[in-house]
Amino acid sequence: MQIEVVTLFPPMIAEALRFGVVGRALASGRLRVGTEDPRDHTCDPHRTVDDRPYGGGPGMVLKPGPMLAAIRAAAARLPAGSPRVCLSAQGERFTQAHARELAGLPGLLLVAARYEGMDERVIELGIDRELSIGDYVLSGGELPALTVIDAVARLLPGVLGDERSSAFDSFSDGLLDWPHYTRPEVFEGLEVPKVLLSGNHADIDRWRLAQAVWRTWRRRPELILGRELPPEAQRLLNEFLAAEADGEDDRG
Ligand code: 4GO
Repeated sequence: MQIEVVTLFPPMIAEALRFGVVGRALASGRLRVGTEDPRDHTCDPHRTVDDRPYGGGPGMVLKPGPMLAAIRAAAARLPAGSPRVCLSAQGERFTQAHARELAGLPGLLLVAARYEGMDERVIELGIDRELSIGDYVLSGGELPALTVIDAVARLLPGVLGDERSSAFDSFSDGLLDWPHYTRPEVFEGLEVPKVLLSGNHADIDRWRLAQAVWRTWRRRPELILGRELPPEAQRLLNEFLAAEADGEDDRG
């Protein structure tokens, strides 16, 4: 897959992608990431990319000319039809479903704005879709763009080894993750749950699913409400609800 990022700070993208799973995806060629700097599409000696907002008010707005030229230059390196996505707090909330959808594409263009944002006409002319990583305001779109790249890269074929298949991820089945433990067996007086030492893989799988269902119900009930759970997960949730009604309080 090829991803292009339009950014005033190309090193912020390149440096952040050098590490871990994404770094290896790049090294192996399964993912390619390029950048395009709008400043390279200016004509004045000061290489000006921002200007004062029409209507007044604080802050600066990205000038449309250099932004759109950068978007077009980056898009020209991608397969035709690659979506042009801008990261902004006004966008649709980015989810694992978006990550899966984008990971199925050969190309993706991400546009990271700065200052107060882009001239609205650039969004009209050069952006297909706006995504937001959450309800907070950041000083630039680079961290959201990196978030999207990370979430997408780890879903590309061959990027995670089979021993760490993304099929087992929290959210791949719409539930939160179960708790994880490694050695030692007792740490600062806290023991690893006995079932995980039992070697009984059916029991372990059942325990993990129960933990995932109970935690999700406790912490993020909206992930369960309004959807159908697989039968075994639903059975575990019913067990949890029955125990809760009995006043037990040792789950999730
Ligand atoms: C994206 C971009 C927040 C998000 C941003 C988000 N803030 N929640 N700020 O995904 C305009 C200039 C957008 C700075 C950028």
